[in-house]
Amino acid sequence: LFAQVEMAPRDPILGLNEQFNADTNPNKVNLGVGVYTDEQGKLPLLKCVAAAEKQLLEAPKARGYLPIDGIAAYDKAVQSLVFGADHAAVKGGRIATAQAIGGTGGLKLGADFLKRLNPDAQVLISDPSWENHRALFESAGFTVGTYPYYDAAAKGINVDGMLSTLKAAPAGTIVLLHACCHNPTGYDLTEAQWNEVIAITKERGLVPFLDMAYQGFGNGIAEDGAVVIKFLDAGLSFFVSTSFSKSFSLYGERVGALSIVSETADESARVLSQLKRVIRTNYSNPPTHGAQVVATVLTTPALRQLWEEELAQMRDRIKLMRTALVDNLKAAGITQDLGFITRQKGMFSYSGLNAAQMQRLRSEFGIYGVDSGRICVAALNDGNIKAVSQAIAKVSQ
Ligand code: PLP
Ligand code: TYF
Repeated sequence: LFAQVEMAPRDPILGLNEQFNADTNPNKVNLGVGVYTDEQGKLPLLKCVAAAEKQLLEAPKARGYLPIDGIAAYDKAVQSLVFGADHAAVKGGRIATAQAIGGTGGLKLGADFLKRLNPDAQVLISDPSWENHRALFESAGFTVGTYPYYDAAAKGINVDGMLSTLKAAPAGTIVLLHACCHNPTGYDLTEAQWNEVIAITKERGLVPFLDMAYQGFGNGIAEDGAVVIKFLDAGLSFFVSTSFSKSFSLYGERVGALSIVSETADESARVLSQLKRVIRTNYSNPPTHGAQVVATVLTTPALRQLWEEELAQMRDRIKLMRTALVDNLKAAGITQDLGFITRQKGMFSYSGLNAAQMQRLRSEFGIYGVDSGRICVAALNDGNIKAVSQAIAKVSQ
């Protein structure tokens, strides 16, 4: 039966993790996978999460099947967080939100839903993008193309290239956009550039799909979420996938959501009914624990405040590491302009190093980053930043 099965290629990022774990170098540093570690190099268990779990344990409940679209209080809390509890679209019942299995699950639900709705549409993702974007939409049956994004020479975004590609896209094209903290480059559009994207989207009848995997890691919860409100205020119908993997440090609980914004409440009810069909035929209904934790934190004022503080601490530490990286690289002898490192947002920095240099970092220094030059700034700390900077300086010579 399986004689013809070929070995599938490893996921380039998760594959690096395996390689890292197998490395016996005592000084090894994992800057590959997008995971936040604290000053001690540990994956944090947020205090707000531990407190919510304690609260849930004190009143243990039997675990029946959840509704197909998940815990209602969770869906409502996510909707309030992402779109604002008082927005007319929320109050008017124009948004359908369903609990999903991580942000990846939200993307997959959206992709499957869109395939049923508009099977011949083309999908455009940024060049480059998170590796899984292409794979996800292709596995849902779409042809996936790209719009220009990274401009290596300018150490920024090729905005003209991006906008002209969007302008030329046929109506109905699904455009995957990173709402904040672009993975892998770290470069986000300015507010004025988002306005242009929105204007073209409207004019051309494109279908925006916002991937929000790092809300709160850029400039703040509201600041990072402002893009979503812009799309809402523009009166567009669109998709938002949400991930709490990073913002709650709940990677393994797979907590996410998909929200779909419609023109009317009636339309939204029909959309939700179809979305439930997609969920039912994939995994019937979602799991309980992670979403219950997130819902408890988001809806309990003291825990909510604690979460916002803990998220701000993660965000501020990343920013501190960006500045420290610039200082340490300079101290290690790098003379080129490093301003791009502090212009980038979120967990990642596109360092500009090439694949050969990234491979040297791994083999000679035990420093693991992605061959594209992406490094996870959120895994730097005072204990490893000097060695990392000196190694980067060495391979840059
Ligand atoms: N989208 C982007 C841009 C990501 O970087 C990630 C990271 O894992 C995801 C989606 C998926 O998030 P999750 O781990 O919640 O599935
Ligand atoms: O880009 C990253 O590192 C994270 C984690 O297939 C990740 O988004 C990477 C690859 C993958 C799933 C998650």
